[in-house]
Amino acid sequence: MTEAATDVRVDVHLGPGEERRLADDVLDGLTKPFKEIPPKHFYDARGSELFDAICEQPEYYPTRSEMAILTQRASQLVGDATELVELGSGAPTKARILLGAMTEGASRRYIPLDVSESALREAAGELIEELPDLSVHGVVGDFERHLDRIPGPLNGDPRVVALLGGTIGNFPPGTRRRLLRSIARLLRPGDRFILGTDLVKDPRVIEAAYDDAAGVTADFNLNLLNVVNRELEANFDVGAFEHVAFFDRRRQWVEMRLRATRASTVWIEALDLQVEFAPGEELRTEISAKFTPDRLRSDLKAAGLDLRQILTDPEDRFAVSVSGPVGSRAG
Ligand code: AVJ
Repeated sequence: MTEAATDVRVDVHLGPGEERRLADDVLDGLTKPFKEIPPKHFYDARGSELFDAICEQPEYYPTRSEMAILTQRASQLVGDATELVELGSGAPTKARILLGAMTEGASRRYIPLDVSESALREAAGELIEELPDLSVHGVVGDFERHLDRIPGPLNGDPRVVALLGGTIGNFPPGTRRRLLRSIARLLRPGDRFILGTDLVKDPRVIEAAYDDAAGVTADFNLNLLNVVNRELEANFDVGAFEHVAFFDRRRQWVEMRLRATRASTVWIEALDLQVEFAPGEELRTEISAKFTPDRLRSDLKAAGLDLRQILTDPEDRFAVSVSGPVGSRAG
């Protein structure tokens, strides 16, 4: 489905309700010996609100650290590109900074890809008001499935493809490699990929960021059970689970889990499925990988990407890296 307007075009590749494949993931994840539900299902309206609130917590540094890098180094990050492809775009905060650093009058173009059509249209509307030369070609889709739907460049100018916020850390290593490889295939010589990654640091700093004192992250984690209750007609007793977050030093990722505080039986009507939780049993809801510069370089290299710069915030907590297709040093 395609729709043309003056400066905004949006292609929709997700049907209503099939936005996220919750039913499949819950059936898969809750019938395994070690239960898990992938983190993409956190983000219903309430979950998105809670995530925004997490970003305001004093312990949750990644958003602030990344924003510091983007604001201070925007022109270095965009180089001479005139188009920005943003994967998992959400709110236009970061796009505004990056597009704003591109040369004015160069007919800038923004190509956001997001699962939420409403968020995408809202972002597009705000940005074309602010940047009169901007055109937007949005893609409503899932970047694990719809990268091939991203429109090609309009002219020979270089493009920036961005995956920010540390989102890459949510994917387990195999999926992460596949995703980076398909991103690499989007790049032509002269294009660049900018990737936001949280860095390995004192585990206490990381664990505090995922277990803030105000309990916002705990609410965000527990809200996943409300999502399953509502969408799949399940009867999780949210009060029978508690939030757990810990840094796995060997695998260099933080894990969030929901721990059953007592035995419970959950009925999931939409799946015709009964699930038992033993007291103390844990359900994994998120991994969020933290990187060292070496790890970053080798992960990118394995995907056919050549790391060119690592920009960090003054406290070295977060990195925004610039890489390009192997064998092309242009841009
Ligand atoms: C949006 C995926 C980058 O992993 O830090 C925040 C999500 N989870 N607090 C992250 C999250 C718990 C966040 N990402």
